[in-house]
Amino acid sequence: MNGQSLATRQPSEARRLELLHAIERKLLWLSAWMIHHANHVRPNRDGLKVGGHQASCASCVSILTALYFDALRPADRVAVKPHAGPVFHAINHLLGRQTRERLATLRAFGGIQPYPSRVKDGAEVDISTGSVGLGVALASFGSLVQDYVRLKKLAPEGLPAGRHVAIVGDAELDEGNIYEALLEGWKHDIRDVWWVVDYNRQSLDSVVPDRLFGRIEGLFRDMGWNVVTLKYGKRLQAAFARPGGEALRRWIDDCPNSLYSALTFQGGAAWRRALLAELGREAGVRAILDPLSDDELAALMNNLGGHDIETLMEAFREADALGDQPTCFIAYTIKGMGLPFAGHKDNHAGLMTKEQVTGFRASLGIREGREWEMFEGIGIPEAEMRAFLDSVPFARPLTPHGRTLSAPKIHVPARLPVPAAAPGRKTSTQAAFGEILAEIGRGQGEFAELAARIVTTSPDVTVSTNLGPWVNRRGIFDRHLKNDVFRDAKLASAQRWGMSPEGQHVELGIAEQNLFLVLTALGLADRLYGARLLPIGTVYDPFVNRGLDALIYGCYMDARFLLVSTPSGLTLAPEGGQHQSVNTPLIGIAQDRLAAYEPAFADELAVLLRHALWAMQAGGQEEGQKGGQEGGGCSHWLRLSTRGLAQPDRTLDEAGCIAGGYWVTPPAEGARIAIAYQGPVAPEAFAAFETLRAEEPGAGLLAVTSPDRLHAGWMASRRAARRGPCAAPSHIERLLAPLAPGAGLVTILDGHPAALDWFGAVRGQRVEALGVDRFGQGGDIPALYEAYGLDEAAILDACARVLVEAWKR
Ligand SMILES: Cc1ncc(C[n+]2csc(CCOP(=O)(O)OP(=O)(O)O)c2C)c(N)n1
Ligand SMILES: [Mg+2]
Repeated sequence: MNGQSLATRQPSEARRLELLHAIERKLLWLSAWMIHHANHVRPNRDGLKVGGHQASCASCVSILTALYFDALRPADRVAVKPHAGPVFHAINHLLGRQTRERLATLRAFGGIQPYPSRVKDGAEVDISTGSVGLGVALASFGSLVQDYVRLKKLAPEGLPAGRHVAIVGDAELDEGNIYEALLEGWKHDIRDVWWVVDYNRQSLDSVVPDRLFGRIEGLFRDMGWNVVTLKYGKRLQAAFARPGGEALRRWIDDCPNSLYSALTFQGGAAWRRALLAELGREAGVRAILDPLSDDELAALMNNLGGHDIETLMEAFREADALGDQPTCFIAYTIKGMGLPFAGHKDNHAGLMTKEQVTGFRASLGIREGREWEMFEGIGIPEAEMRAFLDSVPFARPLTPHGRTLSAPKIHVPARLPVPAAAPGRKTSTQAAFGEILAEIGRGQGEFAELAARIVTTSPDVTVSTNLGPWVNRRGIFDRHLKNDVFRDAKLASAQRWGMSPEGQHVELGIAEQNLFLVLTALGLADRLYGARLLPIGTVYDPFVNRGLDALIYGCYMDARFLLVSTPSGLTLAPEGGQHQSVNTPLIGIAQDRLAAYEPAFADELAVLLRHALWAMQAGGQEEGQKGGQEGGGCSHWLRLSTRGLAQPDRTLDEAGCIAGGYWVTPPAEGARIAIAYQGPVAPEAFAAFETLRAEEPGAGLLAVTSPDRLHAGWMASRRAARRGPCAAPSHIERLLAPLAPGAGLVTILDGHPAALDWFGAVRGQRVEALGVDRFGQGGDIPALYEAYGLDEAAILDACARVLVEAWKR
């Protein structure tokens, strides 16, 4: 002892490796045991396989050890491939950030999720993963957002910049969104990203084709990435350096992935047979192979770069020395490494048998009954290991409050600046959106702070969704200053698009998944980078579908953003069926943590836009509520239109508008009929209503601004009623209450009729639901509304039908 205390003394490099190997073995055990425990030890009530991915975990244990216990720093943000979730939680356990008790709850109700989840697993998860490819891309866009925040000096003082690291399953690279992100990342000169590919050459079903990675490697290089291939570990490299070693290397290089996997599974004797059959006569090869036992030979052949901590650490340190250069590591691994099914092509969801787990446990020196114990069987004195774990750089707290940061809310003035419309001038919700945002963009008075925190983004539809005037005022974000060539040359253009770090619009290429991933990263800026942004993304409504999984992913992460989708429905008329959205109102109803609205008039839009900017910042909801209920915050979605409508001169029922609907003309008590309309079909509903009223003077006209909010409120009140008496009626129940029990409702929207036809279930009233349930086509609005039954005549027909029914009752 040299007098230094254990806690401050740095272990020698050799001892450090021993400690890391002990951690690696512990993580392999704990991840396998967590899954085994969930499947075979915990009581199973329904007979369903619980599942888990022991082989996927084993594949990346060494990579994660080298990252978390050596390379990572506290400010780094990590996306761990979904199926390595148990390793991630075991790591947190070793770092004192996860309890032993919780490790035993993997896949149980209320317990650790199968795949790392920010919302459900808590603060240690930086980036959720599950839908393969998305977490990887988010790592890149997180880097973009970190730059955005730091270049504008919005980040808390003293908070260091982090690197974004994704641990990527090799099959994730089949997902197209990866390449979309790679291209977009190149355009934005994204820095400080590492993607570490766990290249086990296996996906779920099979062994991935040889040669593919040569192509993929080239793609990364073309995008300006540094590519580091970690094929062989130190022991194999040493063998290659001996006489005959070159022949051995060549053989391995030429070995098809599937044969390598099969030999790995079969073990040492099979390796020897195969190697001797082909290389037995090569000088020197026998001298390498013969002294090794079967087990030693298998260990040598399995010594791939991705399983060699030393190789991994070296590679990470070298890349670190390159600074912020984006780097892709292709780490060769074996799926199931160290477990009985290592290399078997069917091992993805394979689980060790009880006997195999018992044997594995014994081989690690772990006694029965001590399976969860951190220091059991590690072969290192506990105090030394504790001291080492305490010294891990990543274990230093990022802030006194942990890894999840926060940022104060941005004041949203009570009213947004709505440009005065000339009397009688028609306007659309899309045009009004562009005008309001441009007004905010002036950044005057109480709008200065709001204007500074809004950040817009759009996948090549900035101009056609009316963001142009805002962008002219606030500029385009770029890490580098780039002039607007047209402006410099004094060429006339409506768009003045200078690019600079001050810019507040992130212009994207046409890839809607990127839009939602960028919105997600922007919408987490408060929690990841300590600066609150108010992201607004615009896209054509039908193409929400193109990015839908990324939108769902963003909501699952509880990222907070405003989606503005426009134009929508048949109402965009001449553009035809592929541009005319039908299903989006249903998505709005079904998507949790996303409050979806469709205003018809500019005054509604102004109220809803203001509400969205405020509610995006509100705290989380209670567990069990749908996103955005009862004061809880969530992301928002406005579905807009290009149809110009004459604007009503009125005092708007703002609360009703936000709650999802209000009576334009309230029904008389006991009325037999009402018309409920949503969005730009308002004029048809108004016209039909005037005709109807001549016969049914008590009829009501209901403006629906959000079937989603109405439905969510109704569901919440049903849940409350199940819990006990005195549940307050929901907004839709209160709205429909004045109508006679047997009254008829005619609902109409430019979207799927099922978005509103559930109104009939609220109080048992009969509904005639008008809407679109087939592909649209080119045409003008009168032709399309007639053909698809959205015109005045169709509404009146529907009224007649429900009235006949109402008479019968
Ligand atoms: C978008 C999506 N499609 C399909 C799946 C189902 N799935 C889960 S893992 C997997 C294959 C994963 O292979 P790889 O990424 O190579 O992971 P590893 O071999 O490390 O387990 C598939 C198809 C998924 N999770 N997400
Ligand atoms: Mg794989």
